Amino acid sequence: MGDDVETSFLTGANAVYIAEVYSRYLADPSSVDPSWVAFFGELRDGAEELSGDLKGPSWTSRGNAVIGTADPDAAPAAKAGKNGKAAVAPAAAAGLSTAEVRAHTLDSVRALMMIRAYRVRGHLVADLDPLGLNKNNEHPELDYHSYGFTDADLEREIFIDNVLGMESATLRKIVEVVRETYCGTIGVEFMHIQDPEQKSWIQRRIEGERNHTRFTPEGKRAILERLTEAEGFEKFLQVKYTGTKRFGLEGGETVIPAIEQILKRGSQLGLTDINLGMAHRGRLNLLTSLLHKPYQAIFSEFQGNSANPDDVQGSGDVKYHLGTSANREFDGAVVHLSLQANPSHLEAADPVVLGKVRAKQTQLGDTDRKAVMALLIHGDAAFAGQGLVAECFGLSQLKGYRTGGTIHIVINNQIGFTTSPQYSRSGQYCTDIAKMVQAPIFHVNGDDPEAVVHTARIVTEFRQEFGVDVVLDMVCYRRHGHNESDEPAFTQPLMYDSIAHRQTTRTLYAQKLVSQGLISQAEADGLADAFTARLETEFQAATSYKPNRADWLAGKWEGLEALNGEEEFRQDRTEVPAEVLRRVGTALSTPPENFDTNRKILRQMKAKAEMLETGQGIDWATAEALAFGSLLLEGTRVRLSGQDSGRGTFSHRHSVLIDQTNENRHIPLDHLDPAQARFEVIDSPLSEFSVLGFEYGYSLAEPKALVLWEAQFGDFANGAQVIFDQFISSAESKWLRMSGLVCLLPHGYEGQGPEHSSARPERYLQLCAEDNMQVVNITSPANYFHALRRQVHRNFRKPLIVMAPKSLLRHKLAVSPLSDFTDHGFRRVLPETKTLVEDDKITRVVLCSGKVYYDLYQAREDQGIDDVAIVRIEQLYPWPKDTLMKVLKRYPNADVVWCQEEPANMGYWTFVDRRIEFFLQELEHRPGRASYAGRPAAASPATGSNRGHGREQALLVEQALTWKRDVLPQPFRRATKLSIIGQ
Ligand SMILES: Cc1ncc(C[n+]2csc(CCOP(=O)(O)OP(=O)(O)O)c2C)c(N)n1
Repeated sequence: MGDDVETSFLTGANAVYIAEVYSRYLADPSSVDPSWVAFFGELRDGAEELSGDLKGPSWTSRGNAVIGTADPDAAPAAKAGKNGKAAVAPAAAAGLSTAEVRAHTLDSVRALMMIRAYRVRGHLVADLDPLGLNKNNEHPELDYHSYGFTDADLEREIFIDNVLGMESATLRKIVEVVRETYCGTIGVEFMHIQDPEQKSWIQRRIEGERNHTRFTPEGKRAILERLTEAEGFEKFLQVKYTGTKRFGLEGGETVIPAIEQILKRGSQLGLTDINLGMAHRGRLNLLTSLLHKPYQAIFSEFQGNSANPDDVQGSGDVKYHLGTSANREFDGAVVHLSLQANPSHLEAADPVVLGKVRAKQTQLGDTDRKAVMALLIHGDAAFAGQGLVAECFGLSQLKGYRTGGTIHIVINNQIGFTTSPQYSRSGQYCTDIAKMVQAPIFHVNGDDPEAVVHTARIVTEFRQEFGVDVVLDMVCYRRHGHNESDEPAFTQPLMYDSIAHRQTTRTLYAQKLVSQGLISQAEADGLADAFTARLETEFQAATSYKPNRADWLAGKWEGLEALNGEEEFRQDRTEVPAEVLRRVGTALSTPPENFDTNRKILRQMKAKAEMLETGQGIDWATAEALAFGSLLLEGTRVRLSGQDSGRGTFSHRHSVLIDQTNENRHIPLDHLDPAQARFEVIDSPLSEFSVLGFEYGYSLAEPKALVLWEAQFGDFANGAQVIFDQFISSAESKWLRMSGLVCLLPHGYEGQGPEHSSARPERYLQLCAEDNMQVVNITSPANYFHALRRQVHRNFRKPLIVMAPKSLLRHKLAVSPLSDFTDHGFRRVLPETKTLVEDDKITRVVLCSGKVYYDLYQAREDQGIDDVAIVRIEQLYPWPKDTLMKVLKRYPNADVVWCQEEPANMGYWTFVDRRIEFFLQELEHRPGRASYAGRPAAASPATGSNRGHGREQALLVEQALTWKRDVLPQPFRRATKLSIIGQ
């Protein structure tokens, strides 16, 4: 229904009649014609709320028509019926005619509609932009004329029944109050919230004090001090290191007193641990002013020194990416702050911080999630542009990932690098994405520090009250270019002209306090001078500054160590006594009592019982469950999250049983022993980036747990590539942060087409260096068991990338005897298992990794070949060079072939080729280099034709086992489809 229609209805001759019908509608919607119900429903989407406003004890009791019985002017106490049922009819007593009461009613309806319009749209005309470049046009719904009022009505007293805290007021007053509350320097978007309690909480909180805090003189002074430090620090750096990149905060300094307020108010409301994530803008300022990183340390880094002591290895990182942690005290309450180190990739740190928060909440038993919180600070362009922000909102209320609400602050400087908002988002606000979870959004003018601090207080209270996400969008500007050597006038000349003429936030605020007589100009200047003098002293001291011991193995990491020596020479014993395994097996194979277990699953349970009983034929899923179960019994928490991980994409895991009658859930591994650690298995949302980031973050805060992320299919992990590149593979080197995260990437060449055949191992292998992580492609269930257990049994942590299998889950040969679980540990290389001809008669060694082993094995059996040995490389990285050399030494007369299923430009070939060459040369082995058997280089990982796949697969196996070395294909020869198949 358009505005015109509404207005004409309300101002036309129908007005009195409508008022009457509306009153009846409010009392009981079913008492009016359905067409009116639709009309009032559409009139404003909150007719119900309006009815809440109108329905005081003064106006009506349900079922009674109001008209003629209510007195708009009488005091509420006088109007409420004693039994709370029927209102008295003071209208008659007051001598008002029915027509007059109708007119009053109509006024009230119109006024309340207008008030509601301000709640919904007042933010559109709020004074949010310090530069005044984005003038908000008046909105017709905020104009009282639209509701049938004329200027002559301005002094008319209107009954509004305690809405806005006023029983009644003149129209002029009502307009003044709603404008002050909703259109000042704070614009609030909250009417999209469906939860009535949250909505009315915000309404009460902001209408109560017309959205202002009356700060004490001390409070104002504290704000000025924070602004002075924030501005002074950037200015000092600009003078000392002119033009050096630091991504200064200038123009957005108010964020510092705002966060200080969150910490302080948060500490009063029970927060003890706040985990921050932010990009580069203003990071140095935050590090020093809020996390108290010594100024000397920052200056020393500017002088080109490392942030870590000399004996610490690694690449390090630029200063505006580094994190730190600190304890702050507020009136005796200690709050631990931790700022996550950040790569350049905007927003990538968000899910990592969330995962850390979740882990800490679990550690602390913070079940209501009011002690540990995430505080994420964003840029406006990144918030709107990076889909990861939406993914994180998506996680915010999910059972397996929720963290009790995140406070988001957007440092909205109205530009992203050189791109203006009209090019960087489609929505009105950069924060529109937050509405997907109905988060309230507070937009506030960054040049009104009191308004920002006031809002910071409200968002903190809201988060602690409701445990949901909330957004503070601080609209400000960027005084310099994207970085300090950038010229912003190339692209935004008008904006930057305006900025050049604008005094700094601190200057403006100091002037305000001076004009209020709270401080003299000399005092304000003195604050700045004193701070500069302090920085000068720190600057002098920075030349001899030496970083303390690196903080990387503190807290929960105490007792763990950096990997010492080469990984390959470690023998980690991870075996488990048979009786423990049998105990786990019993839990896995015993259906719960009074539980209607699925019949097919019952069969699988029986099969598991048999595996454990006979000690033979233990399959992949059982091996995994035995690893989890044995760890749980040892007190190690296990957390597995991924898409459909509970059941398992391939119906193999069944770690959660569902009662077939009532859908109750039962998790066998959670019922091993009362003293066991918790097993958490979570079906994740359909997201890779945020969920992997989350689990990685969890592993950062909880090194004592086995944390796993599982891709639905391995190839989907490229949707989370940033987390692999920027965190998993490089964080230890850059930021001295270890992770023992396990990533399960199921894949297999099984004729299912280009997708899901390859988990793209080449991508992970390319990232491998300096023992940064482990990449495995395992063929035996027991070896998988040991690989998982090894993750938490070592005294260091390294990420583990598992090229997990599909068909091997059910392959009759891919099974292990119990004895392989009760002895030894993980085996990086699995040598030939069969007795063949004498070693020196072996003509060929086929090296391979993963599932193709079984194809090779079967073909060799079928063809009765006895002079070709097959050696499996179970761990690709760290590359088990010495172990392989030992194995290869046995076969002095064999040539060496590398066989893989992936095309030559994918898979392992480019990684292994030169490495094999190195050790063959070291062995002075005859062929000197491995030959290649496999698919030629290709654009697509696999053919879409099942038959084509079968032919290709048979061919590569044949090549590996029987083709003479000199006729084996050149891996990078340009091939036509025919030549692939027809060679
Ligand atoms: C994922 C990603 N893409 C591109 C960039 C390059 N980049 C760095 S800062 C920036 C602009 C960010 O704008 P905004 O989020 O508004 O923050 P501001 O720099 O204005 O504080 C861009 C495009 C990046 N760092 N990360």
